[in-house]
This record gives sequence, C-alpha cells and structure tokens, in this order.
Amino acid sequence: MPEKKSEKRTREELVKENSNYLRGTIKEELSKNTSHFEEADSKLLKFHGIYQQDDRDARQERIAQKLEKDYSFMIRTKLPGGQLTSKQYLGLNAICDKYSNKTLRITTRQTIQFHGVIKGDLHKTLSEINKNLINTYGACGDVVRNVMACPVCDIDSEYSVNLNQLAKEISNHLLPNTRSYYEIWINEEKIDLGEKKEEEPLYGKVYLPRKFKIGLALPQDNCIDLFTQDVGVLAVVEDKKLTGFNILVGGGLGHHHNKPETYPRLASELGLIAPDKLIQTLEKIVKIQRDYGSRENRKHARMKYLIDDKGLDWFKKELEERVETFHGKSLLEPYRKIKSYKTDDHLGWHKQNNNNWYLGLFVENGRICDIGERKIKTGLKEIIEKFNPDIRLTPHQNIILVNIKEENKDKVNAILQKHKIYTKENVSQLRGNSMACPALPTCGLALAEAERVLPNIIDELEKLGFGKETLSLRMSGCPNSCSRPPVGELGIIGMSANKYNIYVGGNFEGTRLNKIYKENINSENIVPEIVNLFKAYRANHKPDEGFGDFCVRSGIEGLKSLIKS
Ligand code: SRM
Repeated sequence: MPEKKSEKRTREELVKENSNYLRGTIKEELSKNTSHFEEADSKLLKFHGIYQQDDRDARQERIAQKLEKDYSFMIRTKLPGGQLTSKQYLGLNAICDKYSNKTLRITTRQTIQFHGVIKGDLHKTLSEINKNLINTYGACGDVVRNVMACPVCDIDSEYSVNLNQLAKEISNHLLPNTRSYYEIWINEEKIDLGEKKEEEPLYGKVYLPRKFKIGLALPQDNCIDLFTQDVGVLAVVEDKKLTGFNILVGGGLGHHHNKPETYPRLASELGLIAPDKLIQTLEKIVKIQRDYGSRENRKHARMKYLIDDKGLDWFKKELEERVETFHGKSLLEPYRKIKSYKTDDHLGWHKQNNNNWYLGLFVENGRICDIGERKIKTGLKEIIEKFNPDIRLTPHQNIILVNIKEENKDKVNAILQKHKIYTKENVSQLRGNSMACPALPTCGLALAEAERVLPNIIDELEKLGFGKETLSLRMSGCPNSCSRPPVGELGIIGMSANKYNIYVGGNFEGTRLNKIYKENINSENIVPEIVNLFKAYRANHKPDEGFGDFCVRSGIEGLKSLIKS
C-alpha cells in the first residue's frame, strides 16, 4: 500500500503506528483504578468513539486546590443516516440514565452522544450500547465518520431515492477492519491469525491523516450541508430515474483564530459517476487522502488543503487513474449543474409513502433532557414506548418519529401537549432554525459558551418581537465550527471567554459561506447587534429576499452604514 512517508510526522501518527491497530494499552488501563488515560491511549480512544474530557466549570477551582481534573468521557455512537429503532432508542435512553449525565445529545451529524461517563463505567456503557446493536467504532478518530443522509428520503414520496440505505452500505464498506474494538469492549477473544498478520486493507497501519466526512443529499433537500463535507454525494434524478451521483470534494469548516492558512471551504464540483460505482469511487477518494494528505501538520491535514495544494485537476486525474485501473475505463462524467437547492427542517406531521405519518420534533441544540416544565425526554420515552415508531435523527439536531398510524396522531399530540414539547406550530421560526454546539463545560476545545447561552439569546430576541425571522442561525464555541456556522445566514463563533465574532451572508440552502460582520463582540452585546441587523433587514429587504441574501446584496460596509443611519 503506497503510504506516504515523511521525515517529521505528528505525534498522532506515531501513536497510531505503534498502537497495534488501535489497541494501545486501553485494555490494561481500563482495569486500573484511575480516573483517566494517559495521552497516547486518550488519542486512540477516539477511534473507539470516546473522548476524554473534564468538567471545565470546575477546572480552575481544582487547579487552585491542587486536585487533578474532574475527568469524564463523551461517547459518540455511529448511526449512518441517523436511523435507529424504537427499541434501540429506549436502550440508549436507559443507558444515559444509568451511566451518563442523564441526557442524550443529538449531534449535527445525526448521531447520539453521551456526556459525563466516568472511566469505571466505560466498559459497561460501551458493552451495553453494543448489546443494543449500535456501536461507536469509528464515530471519532482519523477514519470515515458517521455518513450523513437526508433522514426521510426513503419514506416521503417527495423524495425519489433511498439515500439512507446507501449511507449504511457506504459506512459498512469504509469501516476499519481491526477487531481491537470488539476485543476491548465486548471481550471478543483475540482471533489467532497464525502466520498471517492482521491487516487494515483500506486504512493501513496509520489510518487517515485526519477525520473524513461523507454526506448524501438531493437537490430538493440539502439538510446535510453537502458543501461542508470532505465528500458530498448528490443524487441526480432525471426523468424520474437516478442518472448518477454528482461528487463534490474538499468541503470543511474548521479553522483557527489568527491562522489564515486555515479556513472554511465549500466542496468543489468534481464530476458525475454511475450509481453502481459510487462505493468504489468513494473508497478511491479516501485512499487518495490516505496517501497524500499531510501527516506533518494536523492543521493542514483535511482533504480540503490537499485539493487546494495540488489542484482539482490533479485530484481528478489521480482519481480517474485509480478508478481506471479498477474498472477498466474512466467513469467521471461532467458534473450535472443543479438549478436550485432547497433545505427542509422535516419538522411537523408529514404523510409517508405507506400512508402512515412521520413527525419531526424540534430538540433545542439536540439536547434530549427535561428542563422545567418542558419535558422532551420524558415525553419522547412515553410516545416511543406506546407507539413504537422508528427513529430518525436530523442534521439539524432534531428527531423524527416514523410510522405513526393515522389513528394515533391525536394521542401523540396529547402527550406532546402534556409535556410542553415544542412542535412546529409553537416553536418560533428563529428558534426552530437555530443550532449550537455543546461547547462548555464538556468540550476541551471551546473558547466560549454556545449551547448554554443560545436559548437565552433567542428568548431575548423573541421578547423583542424577532421570533418570526426565518433564517439559519448557528453558534459555535470556537472556530472549529461544529454547528456549521460558516454556512449559516447568521453565524456566531466564540473567540475567547465571552467574546464572539458575528458572520452574515450564508443562505438557507447551505450553498454559500458567510463573511465576518463584526469581531470580538462581548456576549452582552450579541442581542443588540442582532437586533440592529434584523431592523435593517426589515426596513430594507426586497420581497421574498432572505436575510442572508439581503446581507450579501448590502455588503458588509453597506450593512454597517444602513445600521448607523
Ligand atoms: Fe466537531 C472537535 C463536537 C460536528 C469540526 N467536535 C470536536 C470535539 C470532539 C472536541 C474535541 O476534539 O475535543 C467536540 C466535542 C464536544 C462535546 O463535548 O460533545 C465536537 N462536532 C461536535 C458535535 C457533537 C457538535 C454538535 O453540536 O452536534 C458534532 C458531532 C458530529 C458527529 O456526530 O460526528 C460535531 N465538528 C462537527 C462539524 C459539522 C459536521 O461535521 O457536519 C464540524 C465542521 C465540519 C468540518 O469537519 O470541517 C466539526 N470538530 C470539528 C473540528 C475542526 C476540524 C478541522 O478540520 O479543523 C474539531 C477539532 C479537531 O478535529 O481537531 C472538532
């Protein structure tokens, strides 16, 4: 396998190489009565779907008291296309009550995370998750992450292609091969390979240079934010027939403050491939990144930088050569231009193609928990236990209950009402289209708050009469951009404690990056800044012009002078 060797590889590369296919000393460390893992194992744990974290609210106090950090672990499941059964959901719900902070967190890539699991409970938690036929293998780490897909394209007659099934197939095809996960977490006996050596045919010994993201969409529903993926796959349907898949490469949003060599980038249009060649083509793309992605600098290791360094033409040629040797002829046809994109939030009741109904429910920032009288965790459990719906998670951190019978709709509505759960009818447009990442206190990289403050910002804006504004509003605690703010119509990104940059000019369809509007705004000034923007929009927008489009037409300086005048 042509793995790129480099003189100065990062520490992560050495850890992977010396890990014996991701085993490290995790198993040995698990049996010790300690609160955390040492650095090398904590890096390897990510490949198993686990992040070592500490309570950042308590960090300073504990340092002052010369105590070690208050360690706990975040566990991320892998659910291609965000699909799970009601039994699996209830299983995860029970696990969160037993071992984590009693919340389930829907992520922006359609999975579920647990926060606050202590080291002594890690093995039990992972093994119980696996008993529910869900695993966490490759949910994090330098491999292909959860494959996203529009969550309703197989059940709504508006959509013509079953991308969900495809997401599962792609995910299975691109899983790591090593059995280390199963040996550690479900006590699988180590298989005796005799003379043969363990192999990772796709990833090799050092896996990928960096995380790798794939998402599948349709032009009528870009809810997965196609252009932000390392590889975006867009179904092209002509005359009601699937012609092929447009392939886009090199999307990614993470960047670093004051490091202009890092930047958000929208994926570039590469070409169209035939449906039956999709999986092999994706495999070849992953291998190009494996062989050429930077292993010297993790801040330059995502595929977007490889494409910018070497050029899209180089990338295309490299892919065609690899596909050619595999299939005998070039498979990339010209990219099919798409006239327009739409994005659906999937909220509310919708009739399915089998005459049952699906119901999309807003979950604020994806956090399934009971807050005051709003009891979404309890309410979901009651509905799911009674009516047994299949579950879909959306890329906007929401949940969809599938296959509800017509005669049960009123009963479900009554439970929603009883627990004061947000429905499409009673959540404001502003809140319903908002997302924030977890940030503090769990995320080790957060520079400022996000999930804990966005609801209050929206409360204030609603009180001031701006709840009806329909725009994508996204907030992240740092420029890594986990809630995808660089493509929001209004993006808010934490830069340091209590200081945020405000960005404007993405669009609802997710096809445009926004631009910086103001830097280093104190948290208490966020609402007044947004109020000014909304007032300028209300006074000056053209009929049917969205907020992001209005900001682009006005320009940043134009917006500022509109607000001054
Ligand atoms: Fe993310 C790292 C949470 C989607 C870009 N992300 C992290 C970590 C694991 C922090 C860490 O490395 O220690 C965060 C854990 C917080 C916590 O306490 O849970 C974290 N990212 C999340 C989630 C949970 C946010 C959410 O609100 O749901 C999302 C989990 C997705 C999943 O299920 O797999 C999540 N992260 C994203 C996205 C959006 C997407 O993929 O659609 C992005 C931007 C797209 C991209 O990848 O460019 C994103 N996360 C990052 C980055 C920056 C990567 C880069 O290229 O620079 C990091 C930091 C890193 O990798 O070094 C990061």
